[in-house]
Amino acid sequence: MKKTTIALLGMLCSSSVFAELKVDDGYMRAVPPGQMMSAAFMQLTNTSDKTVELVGGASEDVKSIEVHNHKKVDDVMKMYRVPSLTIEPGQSVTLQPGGLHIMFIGLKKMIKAGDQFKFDLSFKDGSTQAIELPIKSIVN
Ligand SMILES: [Cu+2]
Repeated sequence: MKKTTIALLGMLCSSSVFAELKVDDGYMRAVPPGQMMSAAFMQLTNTSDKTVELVGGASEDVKSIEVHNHKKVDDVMKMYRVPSLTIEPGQSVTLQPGGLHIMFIGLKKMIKAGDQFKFDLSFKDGSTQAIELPIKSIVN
């Protein structure tokens, strides 16, 4: 099963241009049963020689995946969608609680600590990058 998936990804990689983002310290937040939303945090580094524009993501396990940020409105932190997150060649961007994050809206399966979650990052030029993040419980 796993071998088939890797072989398939290899085939897809060789046939299209992929954005080259290095993902470090990534994790997705575990959520209690019934909660349909979660968020993921990570450091993204553009290791390619061209500008990367992250517009969101896709997975069969969630309705939509968006890039979000926070801003303070009347002393209350509010999330808003970032249509496109630009990362220049060599630049790193940190997605962390209270700031930029990847938002998962309409989860179709349990997001529990210890599991892994696979999804694609989607870029403005139509390319995608498959990533897999560990799911962790975050106390806050
Ligand atoms: Cu959000």
